[in-house]
Amino acid sequence: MTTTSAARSLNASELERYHEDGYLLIPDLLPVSDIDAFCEHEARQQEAGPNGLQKHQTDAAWSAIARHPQVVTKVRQLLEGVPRIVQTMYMAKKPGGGTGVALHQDTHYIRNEPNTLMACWIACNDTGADNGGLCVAPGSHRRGLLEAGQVRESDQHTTWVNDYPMRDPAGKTWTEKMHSHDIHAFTRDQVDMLTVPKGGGVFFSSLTVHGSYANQTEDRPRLAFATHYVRDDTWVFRQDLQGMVPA
Ligand SMILES: O=C(O)CCC(=O)C(=O)O
Repeated sequence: MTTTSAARSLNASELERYHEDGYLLIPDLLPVSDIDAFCEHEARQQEAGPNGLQKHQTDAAWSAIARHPQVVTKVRQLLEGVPRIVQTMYMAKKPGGGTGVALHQDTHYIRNEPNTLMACWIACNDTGADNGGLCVAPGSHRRGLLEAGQVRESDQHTTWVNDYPMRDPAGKTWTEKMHSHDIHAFTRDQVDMLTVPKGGGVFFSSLTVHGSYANQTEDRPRLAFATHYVRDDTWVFRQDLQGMVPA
């Protein structure tokens, strides 16, 4: 990995934009050579089976992206504290209709207190509206946790239901059924379809409404790597995510 150049901090206007819009796009976040190294590694892993959410704990290539100085320096600024890694995901959306994640706020899926959860989403190839790139609703983070309904367009969005074991700080445990949802307060024409080049990254807060639509291209996958972080004084309720590690 090419991590030799000094990590750049966000400047005042970038910080202001993040707080105003609930997200910040940095088109040249990571060197393309680092992304290529990750994708080549990932291509060799294809036969190893599905990826979990904790692969940064066992796979050096995943850890290198989640802990990349160009990312962590900025996450530290945005969290105003020490970040911990909650989960990592590599999302390879197939051409010819591969579905996306309906509009959501991450706090719904990953309850945490205080709510410091945020994400860094990195494009591993050129992404945009045509191949199912990331979309965000600017300013939506200022509206608090919004009501979520059923997924509206099943040809565009994946649907699922899952039971999650939970534990609170006092040790009480229970199981919560969660399902894919959709935030009906926003429609497709109210969100920004982001164009993020390979190596570009988007930082967004867990209250920022975001998601993605189906990949309409015939021949271009949509490849993205996302890491979710919390500040180190945060409790995460989902037991499968409680093995948080320093970034
Ligand atoms: O890229 C996508 O399809 C959705 C990503 C997402 O929801 C996330 O990173 O939290």
